[in-house]
Amino acid sequence: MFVIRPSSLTVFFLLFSVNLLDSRTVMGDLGWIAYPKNGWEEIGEVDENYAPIHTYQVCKVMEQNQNNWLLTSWISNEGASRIFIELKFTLRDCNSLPGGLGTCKETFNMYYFESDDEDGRNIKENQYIKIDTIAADESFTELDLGDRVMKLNTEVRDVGPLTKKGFYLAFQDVGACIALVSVRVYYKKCPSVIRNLARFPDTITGADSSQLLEVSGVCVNHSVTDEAPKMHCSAEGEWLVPIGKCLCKAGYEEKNNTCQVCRPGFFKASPHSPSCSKCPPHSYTLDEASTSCLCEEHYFRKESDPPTMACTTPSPVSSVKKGKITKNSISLSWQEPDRPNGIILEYEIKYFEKDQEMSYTIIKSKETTITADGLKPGSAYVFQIRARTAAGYGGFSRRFEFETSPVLAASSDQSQIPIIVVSVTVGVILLAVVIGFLLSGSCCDHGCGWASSLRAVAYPSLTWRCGYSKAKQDPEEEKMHFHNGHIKLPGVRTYIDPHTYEDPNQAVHEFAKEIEASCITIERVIGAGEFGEVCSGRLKLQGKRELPVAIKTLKVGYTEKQRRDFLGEASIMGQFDHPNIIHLEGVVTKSKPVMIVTEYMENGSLDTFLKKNDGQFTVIQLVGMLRGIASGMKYLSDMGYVHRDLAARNILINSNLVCKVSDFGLSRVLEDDPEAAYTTRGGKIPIRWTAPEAIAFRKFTSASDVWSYGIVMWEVMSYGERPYWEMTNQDVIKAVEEGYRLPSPMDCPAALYQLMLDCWQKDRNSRPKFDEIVSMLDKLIRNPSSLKTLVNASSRVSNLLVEHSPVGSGAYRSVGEWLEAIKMGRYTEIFMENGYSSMDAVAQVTLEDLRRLGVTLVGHQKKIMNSLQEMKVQLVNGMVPL
Ligand code: ACK
Repeated sequence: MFVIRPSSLTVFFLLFSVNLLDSRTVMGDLGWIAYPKNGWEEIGEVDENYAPIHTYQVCKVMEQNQNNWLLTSWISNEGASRIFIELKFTLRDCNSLPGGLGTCKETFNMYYFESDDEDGRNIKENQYIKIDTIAADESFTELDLGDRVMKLNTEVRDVGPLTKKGFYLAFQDVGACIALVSVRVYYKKCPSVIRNLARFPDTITGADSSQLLEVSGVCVNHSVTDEAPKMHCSAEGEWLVPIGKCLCKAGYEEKNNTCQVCRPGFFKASPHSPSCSKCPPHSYTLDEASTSCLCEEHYFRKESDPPTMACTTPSPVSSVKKGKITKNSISLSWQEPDRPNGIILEYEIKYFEKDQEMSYTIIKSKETTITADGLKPGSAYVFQIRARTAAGYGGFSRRFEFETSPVLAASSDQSQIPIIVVSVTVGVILLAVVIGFLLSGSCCDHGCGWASSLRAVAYPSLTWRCGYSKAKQDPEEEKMHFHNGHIKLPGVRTYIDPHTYEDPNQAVHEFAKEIEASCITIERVIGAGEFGEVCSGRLKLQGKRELPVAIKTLKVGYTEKQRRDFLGEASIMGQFDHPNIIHLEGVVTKSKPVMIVTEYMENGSLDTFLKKNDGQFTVIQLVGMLRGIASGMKYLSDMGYVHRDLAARNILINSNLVCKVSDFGLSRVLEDDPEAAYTTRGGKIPIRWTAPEAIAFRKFTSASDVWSYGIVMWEVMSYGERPYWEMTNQDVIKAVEEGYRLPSPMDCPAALYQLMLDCWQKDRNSRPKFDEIVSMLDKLIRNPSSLKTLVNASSRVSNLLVEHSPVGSGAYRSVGEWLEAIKMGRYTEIFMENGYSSMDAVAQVTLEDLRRLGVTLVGHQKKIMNSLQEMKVQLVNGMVPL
């Protein structure tokens, strides 16, 4: 057996070549044809693995005129236009043959014939095209044979360009001693490769052996073209001369010829950045494939800064100098920060009176100087300045403290001295009140957030009344007052709608103290609220004396919304601190039942109390109650809170007859008020107490609360009478719209009734404000004789009849007069004869009666009945027109 040493070159070529035929790997018959039959013959060799070795041999060296052909089967070129043929063979040295015959050859010939299919098999030898004469590099001798080692020759030839789909090969022997051990036919290709992040496909080499094929590459996933990627495929199947490249797009980096995503915390801003980088200082990203990192809170980066820049805070303003100081103003100047992190767009100057940080003012200025005015004389103020650039605000500077000149300091503005003295005095008194309040609040053993929020509430109206109001201002400056983090322009709301809190629990705990249930003793149930029972009981907080309290409970099985609405009332109530507003002691939310604990009001609701004590109080006592309610309402309107459901049933009265406004809520107030009715617009409104503009288009304002206050006045002065008695809500709306108003209660001082009528002005701007109402009542209380003039009851009734006659004919002293007025005088006699001789009797007439009386004309019946109907409304309800 032959032992074959494979050429090491084979391995190399395999990398770049694709076999079309390899005789060594064909397990069965090769299908080759030898011609003549006694020429080439296949010898059945097997290799060491017993696989067949298709070896063809011929050795007719002793015979003349040899022409032995061996034809392969049809070989597809698979699209290659240049193919390679590798022959492995042994060839005997003619000299080694005995006798050295002249016919012995040491070469053989190789041919090919192109054909699109296998039909070309039978063509003649002379139609084949010669590829080459193959000679052995090494022929073997007998000596070699004796060693049993054959020298294997390898010869490679190429053919091209091929134009058909396949071809045949033919080996012609003309008298040599040959063993054709293997025939391998292949073409070369440049194998698929990724170079410079571009993928180049398998590429069959060109037909010409010196040709370079230009091939375009395709950028790999997550990469982009930088410059069109190209390479050149050589005839040998090598990629040469790469041009252009792809780059991993932003958010991806190159790894092992692929683009890998940047992990969270890393970013790559552009395709040209080499790799993902860690987020710069004070920035972060939580996402994969980030192209930039976000600045941490309070850190900024200019838009023009590259994303590789760290986020920074603008450098704070450091040197602040005081300028001119007067008793009411302090001028300041400062230097632009050294490294402002961009162009400074403006400065924000925050200042507040020392130790009163909760109420501060902010001025914005484009200059490096400001004057804070409207300050209190002889008071220390703390200033902090920060700069804003395109990158945002920098940190505030350190605190700079300056003091206004004392009030008696030399001043050119002598005229202001009395005002200053008054305001300083008021300020000191109020400060004392506040401190006193804080001291009492400090007894709270359950959370100073609550105490501070009450403090916060106590402050705002003080601050600007005591001289913080807006003063002379640079047009470049913008000045705002803040309270407890909320903007507070003078006179503008300081009540904070709990709805503005994302988490309602936060609002409750900001404004209401959490009480431990163990501090509460429930004694008895005193009523029922929408959310659960209302109880009376006692509250004993550590270090405080025991208090009687009212406890509103939230019934079990409540929904989250019910809990929110229930505690919403506490969030509102907790913001108020006024002797005429029901005082919140705290809430129980950490255990069940959830409770709202308020001060106890011994006499309960005002409406019930008055009904129970009809006629029992002096006018001064009643006016005192009204004054308290007005004062509480003034406080609420100053706070920017609109009650929407002011009514005697929502006023509580204690044993000292002090009235306090209660029942705070948002939409809930109206939901759980039995008096509230649904309007055509869908809302629920207590019609009898509500101003027409609030009914008509839900314009609820302090002015609409004033209207309701007028109704409460009427309720109080009539000892809990129901406004508009039993009129339907629809009739009330209609009557009020037409200008009718409630008549004066019995024995009502004219001044009070006039005040009620003022509250019921159709034009809400014409209604008095609560502070005016308080002043007016104070005046009446100080001067009780002014309450002596009562509204005359009889004039009230006759006025009604006169003013409200729909035919406008004046007072009807008789049935005849009435019928004349409506041009129905012809029926006077019949009315009188049938017992209808008074207006009271006439009021009972029905349509049936009219027919019986002989009023048969339908037009006359309508005229009389309509007039009676109009009069009935006025008579029964006692309305007055304005
Ligand atoms: O008219 P009243 O006795 O007074 O019945 C109602 C009942 O609870 C349901 O609201 C009474 N009430 C509510 N809050 C208090 C309070 N703070 N002090 C005394 N009674 C109260 C109210």
